[in-house]
Amino acid sequence: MAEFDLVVRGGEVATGFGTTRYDIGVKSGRIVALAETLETSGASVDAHGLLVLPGGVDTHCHIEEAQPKGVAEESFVTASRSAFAGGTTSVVCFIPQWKGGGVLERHADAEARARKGMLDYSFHQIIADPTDEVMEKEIPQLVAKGIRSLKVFLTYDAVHLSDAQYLKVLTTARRLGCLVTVHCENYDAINWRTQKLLEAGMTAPKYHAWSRPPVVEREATHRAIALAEFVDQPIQVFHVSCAEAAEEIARAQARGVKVWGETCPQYITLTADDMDRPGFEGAKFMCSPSPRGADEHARIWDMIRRGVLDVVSSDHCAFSFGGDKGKAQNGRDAVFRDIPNGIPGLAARLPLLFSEGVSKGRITLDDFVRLTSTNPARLMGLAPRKGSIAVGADADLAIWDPKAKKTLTNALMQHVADYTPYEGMEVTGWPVMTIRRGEVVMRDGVVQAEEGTAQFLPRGPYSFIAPRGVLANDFVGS
Ligand code: DUC
Ligand code: ZN
Ligand code: ZN
Repeated sequence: MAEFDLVVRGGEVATGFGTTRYDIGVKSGRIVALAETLETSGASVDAHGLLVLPGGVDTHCHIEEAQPKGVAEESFVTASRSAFAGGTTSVVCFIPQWKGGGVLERHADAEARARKGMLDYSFHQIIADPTDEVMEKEIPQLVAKGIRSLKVFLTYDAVHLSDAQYLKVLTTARRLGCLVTVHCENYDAINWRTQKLLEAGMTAPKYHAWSRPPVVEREATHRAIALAEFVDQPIQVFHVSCAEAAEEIARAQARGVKVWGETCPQYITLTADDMDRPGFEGAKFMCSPSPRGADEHARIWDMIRRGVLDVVSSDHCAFSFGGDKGKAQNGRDAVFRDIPNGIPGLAARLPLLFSEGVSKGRITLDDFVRLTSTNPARLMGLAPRKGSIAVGADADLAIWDPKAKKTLTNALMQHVADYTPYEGMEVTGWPVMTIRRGEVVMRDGVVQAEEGTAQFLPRGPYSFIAPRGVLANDFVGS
């Protein structure tokens, strides 16, 4: 019997802390040997002249998520294809809660859907109604199942929390050892401004950005951090779109507060002007927070280089553009308020960041690996199984041709949506092979993986997100 099931030979292996040429030996889905040369009588992959990176870990994806009516269009099967096409091998997605409902009731359905895919996964539990029953009885059961992150929204009618409700989530998370992730935008300010815009007849997609300018995000980011600091609970601020919100994170980090910032490729490639395309076309770029002015891109890069923003996720949330199920579910002349927010980006995330970041010299290859794989895995408690190339880790690898040039098209994305907001963008650097737990699941854009092979990634307690133990007084009040 061969000592290895697979050997990846001769690639430049990027670990996030340096790049060295060596072979990787895989057995039973895990990395079991790293050496200058490994002999095998079994299968091998020739990676000479290519980069070998840990598979991407995308900790912010909306996949087959239950909605008030039905589920999101992207299934775990189509999402798996898209992820593998773009070099990603693990995701953390969402289980929603609606006001008046519980959380456990949704778990079996979400789990059954995810298991049908090919992509390893975990979930964030969205909390929209933190009743005593949910927080004291149901969340401990989810934690026992290995779900250790709670997601809260400070905006959106259906899910937003008051400050008191947010504090209740924070203190529950502190008690149970969970991370809290936060969508930071001011609910009342957005609703108030939206009303005024609509009354003035300013209804086109571009006014989405006008309804939620950076100050609205900055205020909520400040508040989210201040309240988390108040009760000493670590948080991650999701999808930071602008420097003024990131500055709030930087100031808190400088005080020692455990707050992390995530950004997404849309905030370094798209702009609010994209939503000003003719007719309904602008809806293709509509997400929240909104893409900002082009000058914001350089500021986001600065925040990435400073380490203030240390995770780049996709916030993949795919709606079709044609037909009447996705962006046009309320009609092609819907006012901006009634067009669903979200853009597809699962496959585009790594190529865009590699090209705009590494190929253009804005970040190093080590930075890229940490931002897209190592850091998200560590923050979400998926490390050391995911996010690194090390003995004992799952053999999840993305093999890159750093010189390959591609023009992004929707066909390359392999997602369910009928468009990509990145259509026509030129990238340098492309994943030519994706390996998931030792199995080649994508080669030259062709995805071959058996449906139903996804694995749930249970997350046990981990010290990285432990509270600091810094409170204004001895009263925790949970
Ligand atoms: N914003 C979100 O908060 N969630 C999904 C998509 C989006 O644009
Ligand atoms: Zn969000
Ligand atoms: Zn999201």
